[in-house]
Amino acid sequence: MKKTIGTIALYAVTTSFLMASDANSVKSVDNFKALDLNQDLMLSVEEAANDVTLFNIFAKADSDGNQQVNRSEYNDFLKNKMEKETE
Ligand SMILES: [Ca+2]
Ligand SMILES: [Ca+2]
Repeated sequence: MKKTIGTIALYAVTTSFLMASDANSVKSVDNFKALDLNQDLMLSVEEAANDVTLFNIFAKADSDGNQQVNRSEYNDFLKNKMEKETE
């Protein structure tokens, strides 16, 4: 019986953790939209300047070097950022 309660508690923790991760990824997408002031689905240096972290690594995030960070480059930036934070 005790073991069952423990399993349920663990399940609840795992579920809320997954839900928190989902909320974070939704927020990330919204950030891209919020930063993309002219809504061309690309972030220019000027737009990236509104996000200090992105601005600092803009050249790295811009992996094809066209001076614009598109959504997939932005996602890579977020992925790298998250990997760094969990280190
Ligand atoms: Ca833009
Ligand atoms: Ca680019």
